[in-house]
Amino acid sequence: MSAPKLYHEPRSGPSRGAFLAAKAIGVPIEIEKVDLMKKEQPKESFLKINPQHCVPTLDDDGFILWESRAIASYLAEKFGKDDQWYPKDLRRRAVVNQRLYFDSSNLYVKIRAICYPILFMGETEIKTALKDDLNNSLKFLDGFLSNTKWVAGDNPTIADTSICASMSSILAVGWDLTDFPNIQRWFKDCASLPGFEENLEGAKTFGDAVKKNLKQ
Ligand SMILES: N[C@@H](CCC(=O)N[C@@H](CS)C(=O)NCC(=O)O)C(=O)O
Repeated sequence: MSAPKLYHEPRSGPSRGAFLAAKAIGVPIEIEKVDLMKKEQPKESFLKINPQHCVPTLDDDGFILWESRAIASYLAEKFGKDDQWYPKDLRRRAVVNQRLYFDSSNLYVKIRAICYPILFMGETEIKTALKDDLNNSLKFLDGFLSNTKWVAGDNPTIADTSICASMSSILAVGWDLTDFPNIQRWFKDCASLPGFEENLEGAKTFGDAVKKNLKQ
């Protein structure tokens, strides 16, 4: 059986989330880069695999899956040596899921709302309402981290790999975390996650592209 293949764009937060999860779980993955800036995703060969043409996309021996957090939980279930990254205990898993959904439906959405118009729609400033909106989400994240070392408990899980990827993107844009000391402490701890440096490299390329379009 061949290693699962991850269609990956290092600039994309969701893609880096799946990448970090694979690294943490210890799955040997084959990476196939999809360059979104070169608009490689609408290519027919990729559309055949994922008609929604988004990264990350996983191909595990012909089983195709997209949505970064679904990929992370699939990899953890199938390849995890133990249940550290995605606990089997009902309530611990429920908290991990809650944090994953928080990232997917709240934190990441707000980061995207800020960055997308600057990258692709000619915006040159971050609107105050969007800034406040993201800081409001960061207040919640800081609150989660006031009780525990990691976002869903005392051990790192796939909620950390997912949120770490989202946070890396906005930190690369230069976001101010002065009001969020728990996030600062947690993000330093994230340096111990396997693949963290590669994640930072991709985030930096993303952040530089956003900053280039921002009015100085
Ligand atoms: N909720 C999805 C978001 C995926 C997503 O929006 N990917 C973007 C890059 S950040 C993408 O592939 N965009 C290109 C396209 O949709 O054609 C996930 O977590 O995987």
